[in-house]
Amino acid sequence: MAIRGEFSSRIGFILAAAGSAVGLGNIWGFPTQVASNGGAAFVLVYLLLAFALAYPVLMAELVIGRAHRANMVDSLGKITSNPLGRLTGLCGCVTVSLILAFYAIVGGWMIAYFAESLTRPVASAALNEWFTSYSLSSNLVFCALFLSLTSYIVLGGVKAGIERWSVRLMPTLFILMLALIVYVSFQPGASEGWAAYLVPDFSRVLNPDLLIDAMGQAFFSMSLGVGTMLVYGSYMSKKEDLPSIGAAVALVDIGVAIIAGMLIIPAMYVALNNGIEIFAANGELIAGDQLIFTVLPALFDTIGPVGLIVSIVFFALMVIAAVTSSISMLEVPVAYLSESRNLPRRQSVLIVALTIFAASALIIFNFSTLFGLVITLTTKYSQPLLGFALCIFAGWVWKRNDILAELKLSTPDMEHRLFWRIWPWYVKFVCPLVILIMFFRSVV
Ligand code: LEU
Repeated sequence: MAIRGEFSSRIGFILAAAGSAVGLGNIWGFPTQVASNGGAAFVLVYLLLAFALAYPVLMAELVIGRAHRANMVDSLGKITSNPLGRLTGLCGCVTVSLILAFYAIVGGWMIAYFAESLTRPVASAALNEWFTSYSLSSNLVFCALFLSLTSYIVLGGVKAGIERWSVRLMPTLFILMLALIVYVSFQPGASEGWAAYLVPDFSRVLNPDLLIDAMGQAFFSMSLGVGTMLVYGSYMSKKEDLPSIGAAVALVDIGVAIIAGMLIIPAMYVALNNGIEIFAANGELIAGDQLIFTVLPALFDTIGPVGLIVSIVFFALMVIAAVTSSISMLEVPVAYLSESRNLPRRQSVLIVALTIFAASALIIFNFSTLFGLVITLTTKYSQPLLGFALCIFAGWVWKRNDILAELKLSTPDMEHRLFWRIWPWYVKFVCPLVILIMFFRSVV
């Protein structure tokens, strides 16, 4: 059996796991949700769910991974001899591969927009127009480029690939984002954006749809249910204090989402100030792909030569955010394949990346039917159900004493910590119940 990799430092682990968490979900998804869900009301609910629901599930994944030092399938297989354990792991591998299949298409668009901004202002075009102006083959090429970049990093292994690149890319991401925020904040119109972002519409706080959107967003954003955190946890040193490292990862993820809102919403109001339409027909702020591909490029276009630089920086930010997440997704099936078949990493990366590219190509050729369907199946159904299953394994199936023994390796006084007094009950009763209620509410 090949020797398993391990992160070499605490900061390396935190940046890699935060890199997985911080992705298009934070910079694109979160501001979009805020825009269409009553501003700060959504932010408040999101904060509550991220801390009270997503963080405990994140901890379950990290502990399961670190205790078993194995990929998702084998780790769950070690918790229970019931075939459901391994089956859940396999579902996780399939789900994450499908997420990567659509994520790589979007990552390809980001590379395309980045490359285009290097030479001229990017066209403000609705996504379907983009699809016709950039031919199918461009979609395939940019998607392949994104997957190649991801594969190149994962090929390097845990320390020399994932950790090394996360340590370089994450600080770059923070710097680019701060530079953009400073720029946008000084533009006319930004202050109205701040007000729209920070003043909550409390009448919407208890709206069930808002709660469901916030839960989905928190799960996607913290990369839960699909094994990325479990596999990264399996490469973490036994010396590290898990609850505080998990808290650091959650905080970075939540922090970046909130900061992204401070960038995107004010940028929309700067666009409004420049005569660009930012409201949809229903009076809500324009959200989703239209925001990224229509409103923002139009804004970059109206701010003259500086717009070119802003556009380059913005799309570079998107590419970096997407790549640090995609490497964590690719690692899940790659770890499973290399460990279960004893294959060299190079071979596993090649097989998995080609399979995922085939799935992406299938989506590209049937874009109007498959793109939305795959997103819904994976993020609305699979992710919450897998999150639920992981809570059941951590809370009901795995022996409490074994979990405690694992946590005590780094923190001998764990029994007396507040975390241990709350978390086991939380992951046993509260999380599964809340996830189930919200899941059924969202599908019926
Ligand atoms: N957390 C990532 C994001 O926000 C996605 C995850 C499935 C890796 O984009």
